[in-house]
Amino acid sequence: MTPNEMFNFENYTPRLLEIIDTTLREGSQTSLLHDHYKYFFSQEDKREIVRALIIYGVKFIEFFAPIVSQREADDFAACKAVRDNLITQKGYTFLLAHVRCHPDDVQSAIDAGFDGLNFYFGTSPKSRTSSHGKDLDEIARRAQSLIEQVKRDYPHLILRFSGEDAFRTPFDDLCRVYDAIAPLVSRVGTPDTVGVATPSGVVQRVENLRKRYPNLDLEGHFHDDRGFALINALEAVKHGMRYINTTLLGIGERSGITSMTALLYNLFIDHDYDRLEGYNLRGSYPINVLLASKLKKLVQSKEPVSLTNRTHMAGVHQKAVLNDAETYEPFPLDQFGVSESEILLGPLSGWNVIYYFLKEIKYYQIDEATAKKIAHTFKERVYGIGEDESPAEVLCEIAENEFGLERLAIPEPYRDAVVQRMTGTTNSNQWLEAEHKNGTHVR
Ligand code: HCA
Ligand code: CU
Repeated sequence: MTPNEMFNFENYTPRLLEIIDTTLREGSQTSLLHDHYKYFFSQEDKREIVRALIIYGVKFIEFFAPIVSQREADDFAACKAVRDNLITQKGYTFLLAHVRCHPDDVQSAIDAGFDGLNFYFGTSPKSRTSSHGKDLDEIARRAQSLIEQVKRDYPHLILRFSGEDAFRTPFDDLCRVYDAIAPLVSRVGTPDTVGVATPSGVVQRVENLRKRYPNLDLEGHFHDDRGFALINALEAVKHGMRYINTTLLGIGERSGITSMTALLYNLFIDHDYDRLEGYNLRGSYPINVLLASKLKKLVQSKEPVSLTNRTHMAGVHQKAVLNDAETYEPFPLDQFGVSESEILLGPLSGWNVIYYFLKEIKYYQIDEATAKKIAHTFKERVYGIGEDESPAEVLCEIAENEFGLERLAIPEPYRDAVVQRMTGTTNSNQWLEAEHKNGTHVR
């Protein structure tokens, strides 16, 4: 028996909220990969991302159909091996292929050993006229006959159908297609492909779909063209959508989709704890940093689970925060891993983590270029680390003795306070000036 047959989806009880991570499919379509001439995730990147997602508690991960390229096929096999190795320790994670309603896509996914197929077919007037030229009846007929056949021949597969550009597809049109498919699938998606949906429109859509397909689970996929990807996903979840597509840092086509940690963080803030079952929330910031280092970027300032939200510029804010963090930090970001103890330094640490650690936690005055050089030295040095040393000590030693970095001194009353709130060069100077004015001695 193959692992796929042993871990039949029938035996899995879905949680109230199931994240379907699509960092390696939708996320690979981000233009951010071009910014640093990276263009695609390497196989090693993908393996690390899959491993991190599984450890985080994600049970569904979406990939391109292997037909896309030999490279995708090989990378999927490597990712599947990562998943297989983690089954005993972490339980089963379902690997889903994003497929067109085309027999070749389907066959490539079946041959590769996927657990499920995410079918899609453009249903909006735009997709019908400019993309594939088929009318609604033809779409319904083709999708239905292919899915029927797959269901008959491969009953263990988890099947989903999405009408691409669903939010520009009139509800009745969507239903013409979904009515034909509903008896065959376990979920239907309603992707907001071009980010036109509003929160109230999402609520209405979810309610209408629930009424019409009470036995099906719903899946959402919200693009961020209007900046609504997060609020739309939150509204959908709160109105009974169980499956949400997210990516790490919300990367994806154009401005991307909902960020996984942003969604979970907001549910936490709203005390929606039942929906957070099984997610390792403390791993949120580390997993964001992991992806950011793959993109050769920092965790962006608009990501809610970021160190930026614990970094204070104005002298007045800094002072207040040192007295009582809640003055300017309303939410428990430390529970989402934005704290020193969650930043584990080791040979795999990217320059990004090292930059954060030295700048925000150890308050060295450092720029990104220097962080990259230090990361290089650290990587070589850390393998020879002695028992009585810690990676953090080694790193600080390199920063100070080999790179001559200066530290911002903390005045006595605040010395033991949480230090990651210290800021970079410009604001450190502001902070120093403010302290000077107040007559506090600093180095
Ligand atoms: C795409 C489109 C898609 C598909 C989403 C889905 C979208 O990039 O192929 O299948 O649910 O936004 O519609 O990402
Ligand atoms: Cu998309």
